[in-house]
Amino acid sequence: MNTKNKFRFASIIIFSLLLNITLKAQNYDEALIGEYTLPELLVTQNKKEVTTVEQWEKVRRPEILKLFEDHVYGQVPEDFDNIRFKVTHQDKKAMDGKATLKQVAITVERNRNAVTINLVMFVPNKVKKPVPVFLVINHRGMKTMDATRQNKDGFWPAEEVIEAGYAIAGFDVTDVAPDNKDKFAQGILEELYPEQLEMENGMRALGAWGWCASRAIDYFEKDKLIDAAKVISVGHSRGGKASLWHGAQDKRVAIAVSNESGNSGAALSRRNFGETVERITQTFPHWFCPNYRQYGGNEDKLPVDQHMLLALMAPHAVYVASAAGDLWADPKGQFLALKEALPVFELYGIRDTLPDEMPEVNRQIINSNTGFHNREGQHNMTPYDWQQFIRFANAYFKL
Ligand code: GTR
Repeated sequence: MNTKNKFRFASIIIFSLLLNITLKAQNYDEALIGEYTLPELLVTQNKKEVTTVEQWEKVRRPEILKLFEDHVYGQVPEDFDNIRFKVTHQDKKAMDGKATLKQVAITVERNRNAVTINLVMFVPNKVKKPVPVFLVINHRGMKTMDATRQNKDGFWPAEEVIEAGYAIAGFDVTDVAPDNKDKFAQGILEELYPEQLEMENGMRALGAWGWCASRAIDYFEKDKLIDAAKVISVGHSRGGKASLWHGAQDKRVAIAVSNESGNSGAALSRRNFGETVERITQTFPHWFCPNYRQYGGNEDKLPVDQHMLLALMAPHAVYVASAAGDLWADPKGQFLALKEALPVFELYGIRDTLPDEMPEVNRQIINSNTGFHNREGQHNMTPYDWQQFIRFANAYFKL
């Protein structure tokens, strides 16, 4: 080994050791979680109990939304001067005639600056229109959503979704906020909403990705092939955090699907299992508003926990998917958050129930407005997960 290689070898060893030490610092032991008290879902900041849909919608829901804005994800500005949709490519005989492919450039302008989002979409040909659509907030790049279908990827299994009678769409998050702590602003933040960058509760990457999904829905509302009242916002992991926040913000989302969104997604932060607020805000500071950092190692002070985010989907639907090998995302913490969210669905007369213990691996739970599964295997979004999403959507839309 020459000196250069020796140095490289030594650096790899030191790096792995350090990584190991840091990872060990995360807790994976149920016995070490300790006691925690979740913030009250149905008690207002004025200590009034919420017992009706009206109190929830007028007081508590806006309060919770604002708390998530101010302390976790930042605001989501909605104003812009202009939005334009241009179908840049269309093929009515895609997938051997089974689907229509549309590629749409969505251009949004504000204060004379513009950003363009590139939406890819397949719509099934044989089904009565308009159709429901799975919209993926995709952080894995366009290669996973190949319009030519030469490259097929289980992360975005378009053929299977078309076969099931749904449209599938997606965009690359890079179009609006690159997933990089030094470059995330090179999209809508610098171009359209620079003032957000100055604010402690300003929009950051996750909020920008959800904002982008809302612009896709703006397009669906204009496309006769799509049923814009049946949009399913899907994201995996960091994308899942964004899809939950998107669904909470945008009432046009019928179902929010969180696939292994974990910490700051579907998992309860106070459980201190797997990834923590401290760790996530250090590694991915660009995902959240700066205010969130103060809660690292200080979760008890957070005025929210993630069950409240899931509850914001009521009376629409939320689906939480986990993987048994993905302890980093805390499957049990995700399950418990969903269970803790149920009282808000109940306010609407939706009597969904969940068992006290997490269901066994690979057993799906389909309630009327909530669903869950914990599949075997590792961190990923797979065709198996998609089959469960489709079953849940079929039940929810009564298809
Ligand atoms: C991890 C991160 C998780 C999750 C994941 C992903 O490194 O700690 O919160 O978002 O990346 O997006 O795959």
